[in-house]
Amino acid sequence: MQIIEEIKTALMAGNMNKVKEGANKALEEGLAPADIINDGLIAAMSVIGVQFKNNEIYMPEVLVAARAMHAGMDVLKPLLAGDAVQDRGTMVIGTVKGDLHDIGKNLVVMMMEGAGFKVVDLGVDVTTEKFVQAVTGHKAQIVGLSALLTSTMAQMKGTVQALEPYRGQVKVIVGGAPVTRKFADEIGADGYAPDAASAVDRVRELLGVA
Ligand code: B12
Repeated sequence: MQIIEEIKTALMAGNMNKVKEGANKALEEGLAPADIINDGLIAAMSVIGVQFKNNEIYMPEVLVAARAMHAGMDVLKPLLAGDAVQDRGTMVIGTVKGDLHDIGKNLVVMMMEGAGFKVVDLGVDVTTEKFVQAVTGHKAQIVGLSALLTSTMAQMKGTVQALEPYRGQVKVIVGGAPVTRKFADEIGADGYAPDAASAVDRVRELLGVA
């Protein structure tokens, strides 16, 4: 479909207006909003994820692409009937208590949304209690903890422990510059990813979704 290709090209170029125009044009041509999201927006965002992981593009390009994706979603989301977009699962994410860094976490949010996950973003300085409440309240399948300070990494351990009773229902993934796979293993997290694109891959693996 020509219009889907146009939307993908515009999204990857970070052109918000062209993505919006493309979404409206696709609707005029009779395409279903869910198909435009899945085949256009999410497909293009997946390419961005791969390019980012391969160091072919950098953070600014990912951010403008994600912004363009949101512009398209603004047009299409209100028109969705029910849950027609492939629902790959719900993620709760936040930066742990005491930590105000959110640039990396926001990138993870954008990539996860771009990959078709519903994301509940709790923001920064999130207490363990708030994570637990959100996981149970939203029936999340995955929870993401972000920390950028060595001092706040310790918070992650407590949050993972507090989530213990729900571990049958929810997987925990951790990340942030000082976090390592070894640390993730030590605190009993299910997964770790060094960047936003790998986070999507790791979550897919953990949840067993495509
Ligand atoms: C920007 C920044 C700030 C900004 C934050 C703005 C914001 N809205 O986020 C401001 C100025 C507020 C700030 C404040 C402070 N900062 Co600061 N900050 C940084 C800086 C320069 C960049 C961080 C960043 O955004 N990187 C870019 C993003 C894209 O990378 P990222 O966060 O690593 O995220 C990627 C991955 O880690 C991963 N990821 C991230 N989260 C998650 C979550 C999951 C689940 C997964 C799977 C993956 C994942 O994916 C992301 C995308 O690829 C770093 C230095 C550095 N090079 O890291 C210092 C740094 C983190 N800050 C530092 C410090 C000390 C502070 C302050 C204490 C300074 C002070 N004395 O006031 C305060 C602390 C405030 C607080 N309580 O949090 C130190 C931490 C040292 C340490 N080892 O603990 C650093 C390393 C600087 C340094 N070299 O000293 N900071």
